Amino acid sequence: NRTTPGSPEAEFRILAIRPLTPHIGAEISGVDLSQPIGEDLAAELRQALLEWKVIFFRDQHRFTSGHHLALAAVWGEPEVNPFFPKGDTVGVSRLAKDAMAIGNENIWHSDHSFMAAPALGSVLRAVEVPPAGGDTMWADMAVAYDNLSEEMKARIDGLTAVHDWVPSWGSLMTEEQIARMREALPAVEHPVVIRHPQSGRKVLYVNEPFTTRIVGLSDAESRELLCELVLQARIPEFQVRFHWQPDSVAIWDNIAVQHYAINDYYPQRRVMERIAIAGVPLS
Ligand code: AKG
Repeated sequence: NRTTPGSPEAEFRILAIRPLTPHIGAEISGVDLSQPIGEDLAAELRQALLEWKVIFFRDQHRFTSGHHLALAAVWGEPEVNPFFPKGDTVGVSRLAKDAMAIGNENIWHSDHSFMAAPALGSVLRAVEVPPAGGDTMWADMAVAYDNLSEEMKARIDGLTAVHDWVPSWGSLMTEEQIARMREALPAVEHPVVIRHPQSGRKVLYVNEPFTTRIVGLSDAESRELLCELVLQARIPEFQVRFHWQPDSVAIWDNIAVQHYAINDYYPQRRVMERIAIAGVPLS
């Protein structure tokens, strides 16, 4: 009973769009992201991201951290991930595989769901890529929701879940460090099914590293339900996979998708730079 509803076709005058699957992911050409982004281009970029949920650009050879910040500003303010290594520019995190502290890169997740206002999106640039491998995958969590059984939809309707960074990021920290971070980042609750603020679609909003418990259920029931729900992101029909080249750029709608960085290239090196875009509370 899997359905993959198509996206509404918008008119694009500047961007050339090549869908990579029927519902998630499009490669975009016709734009040099090192040039100033005017309002017409910004509007098309926002529309493309809304329709395709993750959009890709290749060969952005002149793209600097300044352009990275300007591109993220099309959607909002940069938000620093408190657990990521800092880059040379404020707001830009540098993710080098040998410096990456935790394995959340190879767990399906949405960025910063442990915050009261999770990131709206992220902009990721490939700086150094391995000779083979190192792809990233994204899963469309609205399609993942649509394809739940009617019984499951009824069961999760109105439920909320706790999201917490401690079981994942905290596993590498001392008790004292955790206690200090805890004040700024308490555990938060979000609905299990959210409404995407722009598309209005229902989105399944639980993820493996950060969603720790479903409110109001016993521990065993909560664990069993979460185990089942997080599997939705792993279904290939809901996904797109992107092979990076140096100076490829991806932007994703972090409310609509989860992502997974494939960890298959050891001992080669892979360096990425990421800006997360600050979000608003979910409903
Ligand atoms: C993240 O930015 O949250 C990641 O998981 C990294 C994605 C990637 O390096 O492909």
